[in-house]
Amino acid sequence: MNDIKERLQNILGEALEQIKAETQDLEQIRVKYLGKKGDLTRVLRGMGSLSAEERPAVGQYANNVRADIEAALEKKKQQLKEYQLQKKLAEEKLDVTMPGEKFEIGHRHPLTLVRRELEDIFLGLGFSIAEGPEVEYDYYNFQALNIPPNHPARDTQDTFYITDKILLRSQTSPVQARVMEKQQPPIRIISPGRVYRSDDVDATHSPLFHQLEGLVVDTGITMGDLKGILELFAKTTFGEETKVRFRPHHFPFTEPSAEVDYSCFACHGKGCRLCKGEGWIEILGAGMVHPKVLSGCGIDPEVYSGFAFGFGIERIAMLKYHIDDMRLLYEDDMRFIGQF
Ligand code: 2NM
Repeated sequence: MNDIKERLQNILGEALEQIKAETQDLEQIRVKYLGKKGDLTRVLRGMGSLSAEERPAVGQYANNVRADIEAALEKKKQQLKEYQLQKKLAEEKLDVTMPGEKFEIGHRHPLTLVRRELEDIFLGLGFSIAEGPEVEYDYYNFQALNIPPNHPARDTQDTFYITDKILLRSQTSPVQARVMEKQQPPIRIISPGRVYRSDDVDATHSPLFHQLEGLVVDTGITMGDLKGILELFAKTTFGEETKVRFRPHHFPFTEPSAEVDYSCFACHGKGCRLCKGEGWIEILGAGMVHPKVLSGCGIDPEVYSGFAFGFGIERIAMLKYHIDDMRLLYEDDMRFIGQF
């Protein structure tokens, strides 16, 4: 009997020590001592050798050992739980005196700034904004605009074709052809947007760039109206003292056509680095809408006339902000974008 008691005592001592030392897995200790194949059970099986008088006392003793181990396990379990909680609370402690995390706020892209400024000018003159697909039919991009089949712009060297009949628009004029087809005059629209040309990238070229074109069609529209609008546009964009010069040119969709220069806003015509000594800067193409374009779109050229103009938004942005390389506009470097 004393032998069994001693073994039980040893089990208790050993178990309590292990429980004290354990920091993670109490279950394996429970199984080791109290489980079906555990140490305590094994000792209790040996009770058969005891006499009937001895058995209750040893049984009682064994139950106390079990209860002590269980109590120790439960106590330790609570301690570990509390410890984990305190540890978590300490780790997650919020220091309200810490400086806040800086996050970068975006900035409007210079092209967006310029486009909106240009749009505002024309909206103020009574124009509305028209939009159309960037993936366009060759009909609207070329045919409707009186661009002949052999015209160089139609070459695959210059235009991105999707199929024979579908391409990436090389100008925003197809938007205007679509509007004329749908709507009788008076028409007064601008069409800002992306255009695509098969150009190699350099400081002044990109296969994707932005244009803004304007179109006015009504009764009695003349070249004088065109000059008036472009002069007003010049003064609002580049300054009150800006002068406008028309040079004869050719576009298939306008007749007569002109290239339009503005006096250099940097040197006021004296000649400088910006205007390459010319005193003038080429800004736009413009002209009176060709009668064939009007009639092709369902507008009677005997009744109505119109003017149209177009320019590159990148070019205006580069002039305005003294940007000498177009590629900067497409790199999305915040150190660049943030400057405007
Ligand atoms: C330009 C220059 C001259 C133009 C013509 C038309 C339309 F649809 F009315 F025929 N839209 N845009 C035009 C005229 C565009 O860009 C340099």
